[in-house]
Amino acid sequence: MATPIESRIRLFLGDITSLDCDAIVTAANDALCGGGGVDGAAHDAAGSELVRASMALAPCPAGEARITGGFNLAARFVIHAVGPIFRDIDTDRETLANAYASSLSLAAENNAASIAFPCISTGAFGFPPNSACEIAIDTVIQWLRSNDQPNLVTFCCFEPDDHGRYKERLTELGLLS
Ligand code: AR6
Repeated sequence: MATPIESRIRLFLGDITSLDCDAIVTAANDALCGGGGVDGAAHDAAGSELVRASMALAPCPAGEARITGGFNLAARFVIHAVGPIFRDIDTDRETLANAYASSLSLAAENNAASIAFPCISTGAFGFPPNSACEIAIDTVIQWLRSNDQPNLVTFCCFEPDDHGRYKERLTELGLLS
């Protein structure tokens, strides 16, 4: 029997680079050249080889993702997902969902059994956090319903407010006890 979805979702508050999962996702820009926020943390922790590897795969338009090794990170892979720079919820909703779905698809193709996501686009790119949380959770649930891999998805929140938001929504959906 398939593992129930609630056993395949985790919520974590803290630094994504500390997580020991097969793949961590970073919220990148289309040049994949590193930057601030979670991308800065991922590049700092992985070491300078990461920027060489990621830039070789650029450009990466919003809504897409690219995969590299994890270098000095505990994670085997870094998935560089590019979310939308927020302008308008109607058009940017789909682009944000695509950034999550592309990341999940790359994880599956590379046999990554576990993946951790930051709250893509909600920092420098200005996506409203409540809508971003809904889109992230809905997209992941949809993926998990129809795919066995990755088997485990961690939502990694860096801000306590985001953690509270995810906790509330996941609890409402019966996916967190
Ligand atoms: N671990 C997990 N989440 C983190 C960490 C961390 N160490 N640090 C920050 N966050 P942002 P964006 C959260 O700005 O909005 C970069 O310069 C943060 O609290 O990192 O997609 C890129 O190169 C927020 O919830 O990404 C791009 O140019 C979330 O990560 C641009 O920023 C996303 O914030 C991408 O902007």
